[in-house]
Amino acid sequence: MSGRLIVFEGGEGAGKTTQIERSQAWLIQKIGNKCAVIATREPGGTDLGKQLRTLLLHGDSIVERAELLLFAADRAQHIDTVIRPALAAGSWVLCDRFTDSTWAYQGAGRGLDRELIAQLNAIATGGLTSDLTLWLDVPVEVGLSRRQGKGDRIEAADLAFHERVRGGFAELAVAEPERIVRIEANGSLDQVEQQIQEAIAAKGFW
Ligand code: Z5A
Repeated sequence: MSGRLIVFEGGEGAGKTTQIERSQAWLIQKIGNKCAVIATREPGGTDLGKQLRTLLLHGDSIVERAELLLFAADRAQHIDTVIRPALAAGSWVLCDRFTDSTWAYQGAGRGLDRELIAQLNAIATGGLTSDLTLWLDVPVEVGLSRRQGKGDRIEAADLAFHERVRGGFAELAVAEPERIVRIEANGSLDQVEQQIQEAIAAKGFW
């Protein structure tokens, strides 16, 4: 069986982390006798990435282009040392956020130049794209209300920023319907899980 990259995207509190755990358990049951199913995330999927994550989420006075470059650095390290080796070994990789987050947060949210973002994503990934991206979509207020605690530097942005981010994901889902599937994430955990399983099964990967 070939390796697959399945990405979970969405705004704040969409339920990605929770659903990745559930999908990993489901996939291990389904295909675990044929290949490994690993879960990872951006930022923070490597040792370097963990340090970058701390800077990105809790650093002071990071200008927008520096933020963009730090996410790209995290991704380059993650791809070369975790994702590509896992795919080459035939593993399935479930990744919490990937290039579409850069498009949505730094592009739609911050308003950085889309051409620049496309170039940086291409440099960071070396051309690797997801086999399937599940966009867990919840209204911004619902996602933010699920947050526990004070929130990090990016979460703390205003409501309008988070609305633009959601709009960015929506644009991508329209532009790339083969790769990106919208999941109605404003439902129960079981309802969301069911849609995700259906979307993965529908790709005919096995
Ligand atoms: N970022 C960026 O700007 N550019 C980039 O290129 C990349 C990232 C890669 C990463 O932080 C930040 O970096 C993120 C985007 C930015 N900033 N923001 N905002 P992160 O990945 O740690 O942040 P997050 O993805 O927003 O984490 P999160 O808030 O934990 O969201 P989540 O993983 O989607 O949700 P969860 O942890 O599974 O669930 C959150 C809570 O909701 C939890 O208590 C659950 O039990 C509950 N939950 C989940 N699903 C449900 C349902 N269906 N009903 C009720 N309650 C639920």
